[in-house]
Amino acid sequence: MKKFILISAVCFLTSLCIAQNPIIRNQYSADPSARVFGDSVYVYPSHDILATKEHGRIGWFCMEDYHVFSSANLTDWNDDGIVVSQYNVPWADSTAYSMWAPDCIFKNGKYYFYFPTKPKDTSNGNGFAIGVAVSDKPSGNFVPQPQPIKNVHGIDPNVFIDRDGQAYLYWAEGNIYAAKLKDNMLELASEPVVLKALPDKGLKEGPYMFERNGIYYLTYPHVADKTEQLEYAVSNNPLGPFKVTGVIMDESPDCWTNHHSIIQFKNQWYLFYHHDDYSPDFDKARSVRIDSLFFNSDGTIKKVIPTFRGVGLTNASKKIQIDRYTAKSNNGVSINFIDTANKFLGWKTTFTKANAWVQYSSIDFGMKPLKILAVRAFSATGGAIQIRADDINGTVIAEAKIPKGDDWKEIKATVKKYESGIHNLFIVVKNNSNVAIDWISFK
Ligand code: FUB
Repeated sequence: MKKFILISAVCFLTSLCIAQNPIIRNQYSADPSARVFGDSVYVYPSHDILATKEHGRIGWFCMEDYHVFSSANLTDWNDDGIVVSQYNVPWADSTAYSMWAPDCIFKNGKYYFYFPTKPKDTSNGNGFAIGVAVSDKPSGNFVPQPQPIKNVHGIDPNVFIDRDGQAYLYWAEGNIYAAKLKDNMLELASEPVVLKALPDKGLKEGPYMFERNGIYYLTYPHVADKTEQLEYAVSNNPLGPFKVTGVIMDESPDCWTNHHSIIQFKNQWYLFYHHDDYSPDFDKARSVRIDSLFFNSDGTIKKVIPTFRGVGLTNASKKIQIDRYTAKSNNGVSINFIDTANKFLGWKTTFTKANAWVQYSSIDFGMKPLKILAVRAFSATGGAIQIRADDINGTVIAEAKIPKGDDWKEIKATVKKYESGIHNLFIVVKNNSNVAIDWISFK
């Protein structure tokens, strides 16, 4: 219990979650379950940590607790701290480090947090059970139930509440299973059924159900080829029969798993998913991302192409991390970690050729003139950058000389032409030089 309190305090002190992908920047995070509660979005992800000889299994998933993150604008995220840990669940094996993909839902004035982990009692074999913790508020305190849900064995719980108020629990164990939940949200109200007509070859897991215009979308990661892609099947009933309909996101060669949730927030649909941004060499230390999702007029889902830029507006007076670019020139730009020994410090953009550029979209310059451009940069050769508005040949709004040096410097320059409102910026290097940029900002 001591350990639980200590971790919680440290995490409250380091709420470092900002815009762009990945959205969670103070820890590894995976399997995001996003929910709209009131005016904010809450994300309940898995929390990957690195196993050591003393805890977990080296080379495998290792998770001991869950944090919740919240945002009112999808740009500024707050780490609201730990909601449940393997040390405070009465029935859980507190040495298992197996707190895999969770979900959370609101019903009858309470928030219900569903999570899989290994139970102390192994009389049903060595598999996973699914438990529930209940809270009055979306960020806790969540109180775990004394026992896991009866008759449920598996991982990746997902809860869907239909328009008539009936709640359904979905989960995975080779197949995807579903059952009705009782009104208390803690017990099954029907026998589990296997959802049929889904692909029978290749692992399926991570079910996530939502409804739009009377269509029930059962979405799930599936290994159709080498790694998991996000697919969906549709029905006119939450329990099927389903018709396999399409792919939401293609597989990635770098990260074997993907796991997602889909929400509508302020009239836009979003896909929350994960990748291995902070750990490109070990894909069990993952990071949560968001991209916008769109439907065709017949209700089918348009494929989502993963981006670094993510969603939401970036305030011009904040640090604009141009390495999370929207687009870039084919030559003369590369993105690398600032410090490979501490990847959570993020990335830098290195320009090596005259006229190489990156584009960064949706920056909000507001209505009050901004006069100074600040750039954190490092150049062994010395160089110069231009910031152009809305087009690669657009208005030059600022220009900065980057002095030759052997360390990072914060450079200031005068804004030549302030443009109010929302703009896409092009950051262009002027000469053949070597210029690394951490961020730019306007004051
Ligand atoms: O995070 C552990 C497991 O990896 C999840 O439960 C699966 O969905 C996969 O993302």
